[in-house]
Amino acid sequence: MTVIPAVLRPGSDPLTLTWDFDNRLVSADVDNDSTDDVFYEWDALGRRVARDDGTTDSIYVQNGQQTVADYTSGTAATNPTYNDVYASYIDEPVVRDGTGGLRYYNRSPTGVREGSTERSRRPAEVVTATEG
Ligand SMILES: [Ca+2]
Repeated sequence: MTVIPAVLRPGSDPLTLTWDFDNRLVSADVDNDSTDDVFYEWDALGRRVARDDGTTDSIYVQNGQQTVADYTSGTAATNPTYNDVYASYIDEPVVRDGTGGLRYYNRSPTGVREGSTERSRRPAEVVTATEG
């Protein structure tokens, strides 16, 4: 179990994360009431395949070890919530496209991921830069 203190989070509640024996995140208590609120599922290859927050049940589609699309459970295959595009390396996401618009992942010159930049579909309008 890992507890992220409230001072490191938005709002006033700590975040409690629970991990399985393979060190995979299985649940999170986001409101400090000792009841898990968000649940994660993994396949035999260690890939995250589902997330359920009690409101939205998300399904993750993989190509090898890379997540290439997210769907809300029951959504048609032609209507993903997000699509992800990767560069040469398995853990090198470049673009995430979805309901919030395009998100470009930023890297330092040494290749370390520094965050991401959200951009609307209008190329000149940079909305915000956030942690990726
Ligand atoms: Ca809770």
